[in-house]
Amino acid sequence: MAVESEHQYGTEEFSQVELALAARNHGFPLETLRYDITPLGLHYLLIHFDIPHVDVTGWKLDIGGHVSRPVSLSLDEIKERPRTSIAVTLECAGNGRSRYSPRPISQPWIEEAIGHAEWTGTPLAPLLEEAGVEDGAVEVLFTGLDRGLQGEVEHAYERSLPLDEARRPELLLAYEVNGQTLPPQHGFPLRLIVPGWYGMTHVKWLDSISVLTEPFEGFQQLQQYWTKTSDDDPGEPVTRMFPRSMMIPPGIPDFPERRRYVEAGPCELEGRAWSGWAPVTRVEVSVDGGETWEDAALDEPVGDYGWRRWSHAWDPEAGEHELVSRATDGAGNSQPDEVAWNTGGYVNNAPQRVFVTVR
Ligand SMILES: Nc1nc2c(c(=O)[nH]1)N[C@H]1C(S)=C(S)[C@@H](COP(=O)(O)O)O[C@H]1N2
Ligand SMILES: [Mo]
Repeated sequence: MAVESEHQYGTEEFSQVELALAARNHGFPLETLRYDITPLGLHYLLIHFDIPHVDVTGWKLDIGGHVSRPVSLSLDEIKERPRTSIAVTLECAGNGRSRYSPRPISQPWIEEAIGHAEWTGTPLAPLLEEAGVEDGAVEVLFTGLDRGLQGEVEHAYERSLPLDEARRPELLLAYEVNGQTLPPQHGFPLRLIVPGWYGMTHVKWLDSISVLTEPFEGFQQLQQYWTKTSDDDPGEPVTRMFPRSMMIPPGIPDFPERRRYVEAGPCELEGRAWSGWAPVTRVEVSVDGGETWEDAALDEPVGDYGWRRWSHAWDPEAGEHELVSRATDGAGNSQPDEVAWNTGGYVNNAPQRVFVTVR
């Protein structure tokens, strides 16, 4: 495909730039799908600029803009507020990017930009209420402490949410993950958690929150995270996670190709599935590369925003097999065989394929 674009595209070979990004921002080893809660360190990471070094003694969160009572809170003051925890599946909007052709030059995820952690913090909605959002407010902007250049524009990492989304009761200002203080890479001392939305919304290293009377037009809001088919296409903003099912690759891998080897005889296939639009209601499994499908058994979901475990009995004979799974959610979204290409390489939820040699 010939593309005229402000974006850069890779062809067959991966570049030094992509290698450097992949080495900084690691994915989730797929065998980690076995844990209900992703152990810290195995959760994926995506950091655009540098991890800010925050001295918490001087740190405060400012909530201002179009409000009647601006507030400024220390971490201790935030921790004295009501405390809740929620298990959330997080996925980068660029998950699957390197499977597009041509491939936009950015973090070259294959399909491993996922994690499922338990985040603890204080709900955002009551804080907005206390600050007194004034009439005429339309969005809430979340600004991080990290700065850099992207598209030759210097900016702090910041993104906004429509006011009604920002007021949803499940949004959290999180200061702990999996029962521990937020580590630097996940946003110490405070990050936003927006259950159901793709990763870019969950602003880390929060510095300020500002209520706006006009839609935010910053770089990470307008120049990134739209599914455009060309630079002239306005496209759609990337918001909630589309359904995805991931399988724990069965058997043992070879190194370095990671092809799978399984012994003939009964084996259980298992994985996890999620969607940000509505809970997952169905997972189907194919053991013949997508020719025929069977329903997997579903465990109870982990809350409204966690993932759902599935399992499926398989009794393979010796030979070559291609395993596929796909999820459908309660809003009727399911995983298409192929996802429409877009300039930023977003939302590629085409099904994972696992190639297995049964011996
Ligand atoms: N301040 C800030 N917040 C950020 C980012 C960033 O670069 N800076 N990256 C975003 C993106 S694109 C993703 S996918 C998630 C990743 O969160 P994690 O590293 O905790 O998994 O953080 C989001 N929040
Ligand atoms: Mo991301």
